[in-house]
Amino acid sequence: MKRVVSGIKPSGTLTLGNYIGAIKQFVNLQSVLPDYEFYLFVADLHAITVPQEAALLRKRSRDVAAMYLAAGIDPQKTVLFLQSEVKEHAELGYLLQCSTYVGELERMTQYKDKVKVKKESGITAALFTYPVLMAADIIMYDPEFVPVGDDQKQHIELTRDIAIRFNNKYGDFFTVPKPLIPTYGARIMDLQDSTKKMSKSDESDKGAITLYDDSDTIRRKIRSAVTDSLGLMKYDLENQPGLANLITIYSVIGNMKPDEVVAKYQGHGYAQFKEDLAILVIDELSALQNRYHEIIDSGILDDVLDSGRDIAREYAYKKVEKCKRKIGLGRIKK
Ligand code: ATP
Ligand code: LTN
Repeated sequence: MKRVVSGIKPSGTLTLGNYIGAIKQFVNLQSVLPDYEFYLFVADLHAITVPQEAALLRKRSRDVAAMYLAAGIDPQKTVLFLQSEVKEHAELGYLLQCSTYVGELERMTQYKDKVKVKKESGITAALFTYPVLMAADIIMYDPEFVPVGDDQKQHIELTRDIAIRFNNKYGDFFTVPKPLIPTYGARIMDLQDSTKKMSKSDESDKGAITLYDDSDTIRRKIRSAVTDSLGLMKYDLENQPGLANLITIYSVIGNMKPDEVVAKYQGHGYAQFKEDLAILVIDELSALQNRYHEIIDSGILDDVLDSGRDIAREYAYKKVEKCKRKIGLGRIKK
């Protein structure tokens, strides 16, 4: 059976960037790839690579799972679970550390960026080895594809290198996965600063639309989004990055190509375009929020997560046992 695997950290409030770059893409794949099996998890072990408050982390993990379901993840097609409930992720992560070099991890740009920001508060060892755990999350299930946003491309490259190295040493064992990065929306930028991605762990929330924002907040954030003074309706990522970002959001949510959005608003000012974009985002997110509220307090969520955990555990246990035998761990039985 061919498989697709992905995950999201419960490290902050989910943003429109997560929704467009990862969640929406995953939901679409469920119908585009009917013959595949889907594994999707809440990457709570990844969240604790930086300090987290225990009760809040637990709440956010549940929230992320509920948002996935609200966005259209179908539990009949997708095995949905919490990463920490399948112990083998940590175990395989360790085994793969023994096939990963420090130099490779030092080259990870996400790690380098986080080190710059967190210098004073201390860098955990787990933040450094994070991409190896991510490799374990993925190759555990032998997927063909890993749908992610643009910022995860380098981690998937490393995952491929680790899988290939292991296979060369121990014989074909892991499927070497390919990243699936959306053509549009792989990197939604901050609405106040078009040089950085919209991020859920950002201190200030003015530049990020969260999936929980109400209509007024969404309208305010879109109205005040930074554009330019050219007044030209054009999709120009280099010279008009703020506007291009808004056009991208419009095109993904409105199911149009960026050029079609440009054509539709030719001759109108940015203000009209922003008002319409706000309506589009409000409609999408309020429908999502309604479904989220139905799910979060229902027993359905726990049923889905229990069954996802059991299916993932069964697969993961067998894979790790075989992996350990390959490496030479375990006893010779007399
Ligand atoms: P943080 O901002 O805390 O580093 P994150 O949102 O980048 O977190 P995850 O929650 O693990 O990290 O990301 C989940 C998925 O959302 C990944 O596939 C990631 O590539 C995608 N994603 C995150 N931010 C954006 C964005 N601004 N645009 C498009 N995709 C994004
Ligand atoms: N590292 C990712 C989240 C993540 C993930 C994964 C994504 C953890 N494990 C496996 C895809 C597949 C991030 O920070 N966005």
